[in-house]
Amino acid sequence: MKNFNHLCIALISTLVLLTSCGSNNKEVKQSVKVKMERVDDQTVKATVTIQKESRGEQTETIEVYQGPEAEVKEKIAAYTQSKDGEAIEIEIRKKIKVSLNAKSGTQTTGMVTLTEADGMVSLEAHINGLSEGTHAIHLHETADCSSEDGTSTGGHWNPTFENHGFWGSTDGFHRGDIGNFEADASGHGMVNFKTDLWCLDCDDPVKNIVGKAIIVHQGQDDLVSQPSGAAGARISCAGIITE
Ligand SMILES: [Cu+2]
Ligand SMILES: [Zn+2]
Repeated sequence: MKNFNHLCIALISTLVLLTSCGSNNKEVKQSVKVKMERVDDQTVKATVTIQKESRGEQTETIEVYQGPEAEVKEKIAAYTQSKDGEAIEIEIRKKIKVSLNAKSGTQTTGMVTLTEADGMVSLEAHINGLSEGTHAIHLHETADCSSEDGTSTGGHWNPTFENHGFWGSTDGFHRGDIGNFEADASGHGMVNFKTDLWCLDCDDPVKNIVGKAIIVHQGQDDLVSQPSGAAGARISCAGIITE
């Protein structure tokens, strides 16, 4: 088995040599895919997947680099430059996890995971301690959950200065108008939401949701009342911060 591994390594080295010196070599096809994920504020993890096809045989090599962002990016850059002329796909993936804390005298808590990949941000929330029925969830202006009633987060996040409404409405909607979700008899509710109108930590103030707050309401958003859908008390709050 050990000998076999050695053989494999020798074979892969040969293939690399073939691709890097023979640009006209049609017998070896290679694709390099880089996935970058944020571990914390300073650290990123890059997974490099190299797929090679040679005479109908496929091999896949996976390399993982983890460390300071600049260092990892440098390694990836050096790597990708050494393989010029090949299709290289780089995907930057960002993830932020935040806790929802109970407000307004309730026991409503939860976890929210925000992930950015392929130009889309997805929000997945698991919320407990709710009354059964429909509840509103929004992004509010400021990641400040310090007040007991959640009002320290300000109004709905509305970077495009539109009216409150249902997500995607042609009459306008706030970029924080996620909408409503249902809680079951045990007080548990889930939200799965995905959009290309948000980003995590990018330079566009109309898209960047870092620095905003997630608010869960006692009541239902009627999707028409201005400026916030008459959704009642703010019962749970999370600031979207990268640490
Ligand atoms: Cu709200
Ligand atoms: Zn709104």
